[in-house]
Amino acid sequence: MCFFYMLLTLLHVLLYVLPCQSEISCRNEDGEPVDWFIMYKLPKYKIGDVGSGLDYMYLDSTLKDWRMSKFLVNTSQGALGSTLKPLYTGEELRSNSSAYMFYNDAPPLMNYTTKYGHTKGALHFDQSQGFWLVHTVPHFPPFPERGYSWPNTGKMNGQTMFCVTYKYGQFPQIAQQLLLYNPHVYNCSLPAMFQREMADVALLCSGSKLPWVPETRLQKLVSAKGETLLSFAKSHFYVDDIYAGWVAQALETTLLAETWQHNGRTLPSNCSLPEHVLNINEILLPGPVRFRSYYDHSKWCVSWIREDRWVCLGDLNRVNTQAWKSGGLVCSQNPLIYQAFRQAVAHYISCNTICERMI
Ligand SMILES: *[C@@H]1O[C@H](CO)[C@@H](O)[C@H](O)[C@H]1NC(C)=O
Ligand SMILES: *[C@@H]1O[C@H](CO)[C@@H](O)[C@H](O)[C@H]1NC(C)=O
Ligand SMILES: *[C@@H]1O[C@H](CO)[C@@H](O)[C@H](O)[C@H]1NC(C)=O
Ligand SMILES: *[C@@H]1O[C@H](CO)[C@@H](O)[C@H](O)[C@H]1NC(C)=O
Ligand SMILES: *[C@H]1O[C@@H](CO)[C@H](O)[C@@H](O)[C@@H]1NC(C)=O
Repeated sequence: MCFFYMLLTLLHVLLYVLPCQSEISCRNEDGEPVDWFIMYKLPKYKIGDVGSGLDYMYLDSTLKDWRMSKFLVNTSQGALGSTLKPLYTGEELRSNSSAYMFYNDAPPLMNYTTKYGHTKGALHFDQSQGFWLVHTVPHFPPFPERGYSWPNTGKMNGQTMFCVTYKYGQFPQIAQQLLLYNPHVYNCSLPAMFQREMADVALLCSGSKLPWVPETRLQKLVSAKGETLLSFAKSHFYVDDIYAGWVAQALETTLLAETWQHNGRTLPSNCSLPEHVLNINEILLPGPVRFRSYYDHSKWCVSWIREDRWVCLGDLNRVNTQAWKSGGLVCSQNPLIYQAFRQAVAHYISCNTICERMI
């Protein structure tokens, strides 16, 4: 009898406690599971201040606004490091019950190639749940064997990261979006048990030629805690600026866009179509921390009208060479995310460039 109860207790521990502790999820600054988080890695050159290039602002559903992190982004202690940590422990790597995929057009230890989509991110999931991290950092994350680190090239400019936790059932949808992205998958593990249900991930991991894909694909996703997201994916067959040509018109809202516009060939603010896209050129975060878009490699946009509440984060810049590039945006109407990004718009350029508008 006693043995029987011990066995039951043990089963209970194995079934409920262990999976919970090791659940695959986006993680907050304390390493605890969260439904989503957003990080804004600050550029080295701010207005009136030169920083380390490693400090960042953090946002999740438990906060009211951006919070300056007490960690630097190069340590594995912050939200990003905690989220990716299981991938840097040998144990998880040898596990055959979870799958992961790293993709980046500028992978670590390799040169940038133009063959693939202009897209960067990571997936990690088991048959219960996992996360999709979308980010803008070249040469990140490192190969699992090499441990967590931050690339030197990722210090100078601002960068954004958007992590969302999803139930297993959402990953086939995410993978379909990624087929349009045509990502450069540089490291991947898809154990046998996933091969059938995650056939598109298998295809992406194999590096073989991808099937025919449409120009664009819009997919509703639902986070593990029920947050609705819209995923916009464009393949290289869709030759246009994703922001003005598609997303603003699809969301039926004028967008303020913050993208890397460092060198020539940048697209100006655009008021040709029913919904406009206006370029942001200065960012203001709590602190206050101010910086110019010139030093910001982030890619995000926010609806101009406050009632519409759209925020999208993703892969593509408003430069004419990226009309031919595949990639996408993940959009949310969460009021907290909207508030955080809308307030961050310090200055944008209206279509009549003679009068730049202050907000
Ligand atoms: C992170 O960067 C800071 C500043 O350059 C450095 O002092 C620290 O040792 C780095 N930490 C890690 C874990 O690399
Ligand atoms: C997973 O690994 C365990 C132990 O390493 C092994 O017994 C099991 O057969 C493996 N399962 C699959 C589906 O490969
Ligand atoms: C990357 O490109 C540089 C310059 O073209 C070249 O010297 C280097 O060997 C390349 N590295 C790799 C890993 O291919
Ligand atoms: C505005 O954007 C649309 C869609 O990308 C494009 O067709 C149009 O030429 C742009 N207008 C100007 C003035 O650049
Ligand atoms: C990353 O993926 C794992 C699992 O597929 C391989 O075992 C590693 O060899 C691979 N690492 C590199 C550097 O390619």
